[in-house]
Amino acid sequence: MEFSINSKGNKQVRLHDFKPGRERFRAEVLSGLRKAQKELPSKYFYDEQGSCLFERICALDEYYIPRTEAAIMETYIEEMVELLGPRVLLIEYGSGSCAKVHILLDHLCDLAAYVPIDISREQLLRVTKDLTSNYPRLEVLPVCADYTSGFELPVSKHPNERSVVYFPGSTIGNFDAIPAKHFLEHVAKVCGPGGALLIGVDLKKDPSVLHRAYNDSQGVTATFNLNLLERINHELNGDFQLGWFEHYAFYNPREGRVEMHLVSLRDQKVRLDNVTIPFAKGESIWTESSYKFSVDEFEQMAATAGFNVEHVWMDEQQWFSVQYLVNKS
Ligand code: AVJ
Repeated sequence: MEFSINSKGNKQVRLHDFKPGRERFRAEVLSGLRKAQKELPSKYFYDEQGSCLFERICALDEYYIPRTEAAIMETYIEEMVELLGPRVLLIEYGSGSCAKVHILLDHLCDLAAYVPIDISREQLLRVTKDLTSNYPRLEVLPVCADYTSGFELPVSKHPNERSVVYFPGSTIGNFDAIPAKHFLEHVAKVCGPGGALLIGVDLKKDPSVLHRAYNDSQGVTATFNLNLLERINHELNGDFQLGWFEHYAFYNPREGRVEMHLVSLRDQKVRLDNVTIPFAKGESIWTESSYKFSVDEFEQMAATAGFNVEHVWMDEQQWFSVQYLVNKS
């Protein structure tokens, strides 16, 4: 699917659209809520409201990831540009507000094209308009998709030396081990032999730091988590009472991940159209995992997908890493 939207100033934004529809959303929600441990896919956090709440999380002091990652990028950008080389086709997975990619767009001056991929169509259109006016010579090819399932890469006008997938923010942490491996294999295929992955990977650290990051004092993360129920109410005709669920996030050291849940505060029944889902008091919906890695753990996982870790940049506290991986095949 492909369509054009006329924005102010007459510039056409051509969007390659593979966004999962309502039926897919409904099927995934129902199958998740029918499991013994109820769960919902974290990718559905990011509707208009959810993307907005996530931007607010990123501005919190307690949520150390964005500022730590940005500092690493700023400190080592010259080295990164050197490794990426000339005429890169830059593909960003989960581009969101595109806040993170600016430093790359500013320093990779001869980019073949930039392909932002995101599940939030509205945000994608907005940022594409901004990018085309801020970088008039840059070819921007937006793709609206759930990158965990299929989409086709648009074809750029300019030849490129190599494809580089940019995947910042440690979103890789949202995948369990096997899906993470499959995802990396998919990325290896997209960027091709000799292609590369520049990825933000959150590292294992003092659990109290993690606890604060996912239980912020202003309750923005709690609102972000609960917004998923709000979205289901709106889009799938649900009747979740948001006040009857509570945000619960903790670090699970054995699994090396932060888990976010929504805990039912009472026995209750929730309806989605004609389907009834019972909840016992204290039962939870597992809404997100955020895995934290050691450098070695990540290197091993990358290797199973055919990637060689060529460089790891870290902050002084070693809280976060940006890693450059090359497809060996
Ligand atoms: C965008 C997936 C990296 O897991 O830290 C922020 C999302 N969840 N606070 C993360 C999130 C709760 C975030 N990622």
